[in-house]
Amino acid sequence: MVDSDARRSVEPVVEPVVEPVVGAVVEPVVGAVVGAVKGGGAMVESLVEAVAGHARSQPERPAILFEGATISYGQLFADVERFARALRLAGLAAGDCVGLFLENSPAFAVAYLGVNLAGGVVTLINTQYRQVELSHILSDARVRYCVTSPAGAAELRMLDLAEPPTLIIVGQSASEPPALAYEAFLCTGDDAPAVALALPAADTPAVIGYTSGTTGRSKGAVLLHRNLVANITAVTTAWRWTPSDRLLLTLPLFHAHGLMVGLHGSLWMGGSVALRRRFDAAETLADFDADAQISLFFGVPTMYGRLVAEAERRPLPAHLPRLFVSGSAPLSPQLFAQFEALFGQRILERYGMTETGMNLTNPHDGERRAGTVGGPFPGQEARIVEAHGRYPLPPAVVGEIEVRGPHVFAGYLNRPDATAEAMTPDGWFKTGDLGWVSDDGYYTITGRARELIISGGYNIYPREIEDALTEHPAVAEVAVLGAPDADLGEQVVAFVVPQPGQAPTPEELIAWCRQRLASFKKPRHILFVESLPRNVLGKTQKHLLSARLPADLRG
Ligand code: MLC
Ligand code: AMP
Repeated sequence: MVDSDARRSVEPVVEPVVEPVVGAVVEPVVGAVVGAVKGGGAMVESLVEAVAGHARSQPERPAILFEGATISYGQLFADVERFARALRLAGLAAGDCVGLFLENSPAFAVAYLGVNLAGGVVTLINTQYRQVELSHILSDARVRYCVTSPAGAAELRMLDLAEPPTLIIVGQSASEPPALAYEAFLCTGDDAPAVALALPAADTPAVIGYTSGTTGRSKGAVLLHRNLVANITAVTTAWRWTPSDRLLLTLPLFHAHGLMVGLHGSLWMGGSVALRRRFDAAETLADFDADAQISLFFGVPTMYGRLVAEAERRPLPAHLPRLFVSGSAPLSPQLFAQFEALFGQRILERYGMTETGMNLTNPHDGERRAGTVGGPFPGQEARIVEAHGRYPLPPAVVGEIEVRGPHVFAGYLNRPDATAEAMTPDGWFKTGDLGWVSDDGYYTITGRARELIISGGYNIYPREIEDALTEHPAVAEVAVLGAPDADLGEQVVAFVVPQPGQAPTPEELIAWCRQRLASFKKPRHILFVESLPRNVLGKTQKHLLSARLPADLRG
């Protein structure tokens, strides 16, 4: 059962249950590095190791609650081992990539941890992604297996790939070879007790998260186990996360917010997660009412806006979580105040990104200041630099935010050029976000150095949509920009110059985008123009286009 050659076998797991060593009170300043210790004072090196520890010391403890079922740590880790063995039996080698193109479900958690236990690397894929995004990610990461739903399998089968991944399909009792049905696949793990498993080493890659790229092709950010452990240790310490906390998790697991904060924090601490397929404001309030153990809620600002609108229509739930956290997009001071007035709680806003996990946070115990994202998590650093000269700036001056610490990723997959461009020689990561810091250490994000639209917490690079629309035969030129949106924060608007003699309709151009790209990237409005304003170098002057937006799209 145990690989004798393995550096670290699965058997001698964490004992007793992982308890983080909580350091000094977390204020928005750099604090002490804290971590989870196991017997003998050694550190836990991966999330799967922490889960193994909880499974061993408290097997009955609830880990995931989903659609009426409660999955204990013991059950969860047993399935993780089955999945890992099945993967190894199927030929997965250390370092191979396994895609997760899957909605929220316990199978996501099993596959995620199972891939790592098998020595593989998880590649996260948003379930809204379509031909362009899927083809790029699957070939860039050379994904060998992809865990998906029947609908996802249908989408993946339409791709023209040189090396298509083997599909492992969740929610289907039988599958057409070479695809595998998830349940049957798990059972092959039962038949393979001799397959040796080893806990992953801290310095090996755990996850690749694709982040939109300025060139239109997204980049795979490679996170090592030690990056993830460092970050979740900092997060759980800063937010006073305890094993008795229960998180209501309605965010998708295929992005950093839901996965690397929500699922990681819960499973790291040995707490529980009430997992939902998707967010719905009315259901969320009903969930607070129904389950008094829910103590944490994390969301993007769009979710908080919808919770406020829903709460204005109905009585407040009898129970509320002890902590509401917002991130992934700016939370307006107005929404912060509206939420506090209705719910009597000040949302804790934090700032993160795929490459780094969480960077800055308002304090748990001190002042949660509206419109700011607080200061660095313990063990991490942040600074503001002048965007061109890259020298540090004093408080109150706007520049680019840089961060440094053990949470910063290992680099972009296959893109040494992009990695070198993003990092300074002394280890600072250039976030591409603009902001300033107050005298007392609170950071405010004021904008972005790169052209990026954030809609409902999803990142959209205009270039991706411009590239897709330019391929349409009736389109001569296109410029895409973000316009304010009350619900989503920002929405996608495209200015299109038709080919001479052509008159495409907005509907056909939107359908064209939807076929190629994730539906959330489709333009909400298409405005036809005769030409695009350009500077002497031929670059589109988007600020002039912004000024030409109709009044109802200017916010
Ligand atoms: C859905 N749609 C969106 C959208 N979400 N359009 C623009 N922006 C969005 N964010 C579109 C769909 O394509 C669909 O279009 C229609 O809306 C209905 O889809 P839905 O799934 O029913 O949408 P809804 O439930 O309303 O989703 C809204 C949402 C969701 C806010 C709940 O977008 C969401 O879960 N956002 C969270 C994103 C997230 O996790 N970000 C973290 C990234 S990590 P059609 O035409 O098909 O009907 C990160 C780091 C960090 O940023 O710091 O956290
Ligand atoms: P992603 O690349 O999907 O991980 O998204 C990361 C980006 O989300 C950051 O670079 C920021 O632009 C944005 N972001 C995350 N949290 C916040 C926040 N609290 N306020 C403003 N922007 C945020």
